[in-house]
Amino acid sequence: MELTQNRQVLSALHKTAELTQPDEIVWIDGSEAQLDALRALAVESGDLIPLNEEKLPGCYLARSNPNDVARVEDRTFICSRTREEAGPTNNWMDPDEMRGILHGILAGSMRGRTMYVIPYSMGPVGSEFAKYGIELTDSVYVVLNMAIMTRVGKDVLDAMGDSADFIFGVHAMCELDPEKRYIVHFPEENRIVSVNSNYGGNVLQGKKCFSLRIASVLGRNEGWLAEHMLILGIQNPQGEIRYVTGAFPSACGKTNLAMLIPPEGYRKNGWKCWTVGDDIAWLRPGKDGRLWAVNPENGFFGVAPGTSEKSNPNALASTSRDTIFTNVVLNEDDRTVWWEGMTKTPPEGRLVNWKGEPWDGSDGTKGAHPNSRFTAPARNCPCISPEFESGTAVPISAIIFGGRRAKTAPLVYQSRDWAHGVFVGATMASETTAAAVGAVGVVRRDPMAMRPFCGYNMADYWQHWLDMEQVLPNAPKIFNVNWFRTDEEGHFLWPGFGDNLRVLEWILKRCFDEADADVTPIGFVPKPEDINLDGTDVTRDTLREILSLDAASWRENCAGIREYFEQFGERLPASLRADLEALEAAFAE
Ligand code: GTP
Ligand code: SPV
Ligand code: MN
Repeated sequence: MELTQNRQVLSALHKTAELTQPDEIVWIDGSEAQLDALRALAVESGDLIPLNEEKLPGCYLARSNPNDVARVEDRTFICSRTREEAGPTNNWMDPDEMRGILHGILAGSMRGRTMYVIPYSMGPVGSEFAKYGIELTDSVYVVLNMAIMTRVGKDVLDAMGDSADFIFGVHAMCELDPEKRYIVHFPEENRIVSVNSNYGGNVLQGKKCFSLRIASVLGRNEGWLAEHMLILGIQNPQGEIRYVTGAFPSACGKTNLAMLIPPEGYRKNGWKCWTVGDDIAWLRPGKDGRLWAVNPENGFFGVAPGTSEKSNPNALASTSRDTIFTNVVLNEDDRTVWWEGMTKTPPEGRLVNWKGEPWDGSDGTKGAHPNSRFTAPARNCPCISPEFESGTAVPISAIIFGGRRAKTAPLVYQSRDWAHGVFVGATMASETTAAAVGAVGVVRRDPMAMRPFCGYNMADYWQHWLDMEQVLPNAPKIFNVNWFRTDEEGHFLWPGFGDNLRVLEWILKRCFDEADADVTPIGFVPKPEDINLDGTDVTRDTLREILSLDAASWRENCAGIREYFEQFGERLPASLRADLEALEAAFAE
């Protein structure tokens, strides 16, 4: 039975059904009973493996096709009307040409299968900032993951009513053929199509496809920002909660910072952190001229490897029930899961690696895929912020950009002002990770951590950021951090994780005029005595080293930025060009 009378929804649905020819159409109503039945179906088909009901209640393991383990950036397209609109950092194809290709792939693709209709909401249903989507999919795995990551069900359709204001998406698994894999966005039509994949950000369309690529275009048109950012509330001993957002590229520490546990000394003094979001922030100017943030998601699609009781106990607690694990190690003896970095060595027992093969770690291979993930409900997180569930926006004091840089970027610095902060974000670079298919550890430019997620011309996106200053008389201060500076042997010089609060403390002090700084060509750098090192084994000399600027590597950085900026031609905002020239002059030999 159709769960809505919305004519746009029904017509899009019927057209897709005619093309893909599913045997059956099932509407996702959001009830536990229906989700339970789908879990049982997935267990029966072997798509999900039920885990230990006592140790991991409601949890399942999924294994993806080994050719389908991460986002595929080279097969992700922004099909705006013109190539210029998509810009030089996006793949583009003429929308009609792409429609033709997809039509061919989708035709008959759901024969013998069921098409699920997922009505979903980004943000609490009916809340001020919520936006709605429909994803049609032939994957039960996608339904069950979307039911964790977003709010799904009939109440979304009720809230939509007759409105045509929704994002429409189609996902078909097809043969999981990597040659025919396409993740396509039609920003002018609010439409998404994913084919031949069944993995993460490729197919859970509420996440990167809608909430970043499409929403970034909506944000430009409507005067707000859709960003690849965590949102964190930091409560000081006086009981005040100040909020920051952080944009780090994929697998560079957002989830970890979002769930930060203060170091012991801080905890004793009454510091506490609250998670509002770990991956996506929608940012809007408020009447008070401040920037306000909401997290449109409802769960965490987090990187498993490296998550441990020591590094991120809140993430681990979030996965203690009602979680889907993808591509991790299964312990067949007690039906629990494991991944590299959970404990020093794999557990005892009959272990099976992410490909489903017997594994004991002795051959040097990894048991879990480096981009293995958990899909966990946000409500499980012990430090979830009350503002998360209410969907109330939180006011942002600081925006923090950051990346993985073995050298060059110091532990932390502050931009001179908003426009210079946009330059700092626009010139971010980071070593690539396993979150996307391709080489790992190569330094690439990743502006605002949005290189794979900006749905329009990156130069116009920077201009939009610059324009936001006009409506933000009380704009957040903008910072850059780098937790990943290494010594000659490649060891991290900064302990990271909970100890990052020491840096956040300085950042917040700067926002409230409570700390001094050194003026440098790249911006304001902390005086080494102003970062609290009590309770760490970091020496003042090490800190001095990771705050230092090496002129030669900054000259090299400037050359890289200049080359990167070239591709935007006349569209590059003048202030970014001027900031680059000033930086070059400051480091000139
Ligand atoms: P996406 O979900 O892909 O967007 O990733 P993310 O930005 O949320 O990254 P996440 O927090 O999952 O961290 C990815 C990896 O970075 C993990 O292996 C962490 O252990 C590691 N990491 C996170 N924070 C730190 C830190 O402060 N220092 C160091 N050295 N490693 C860190
Ligand atoms: C990322 O790659 O930034 C992720 C994982 O958060 S995915 O959902 O696959 O995009
Ligand atoms: Mn991400």
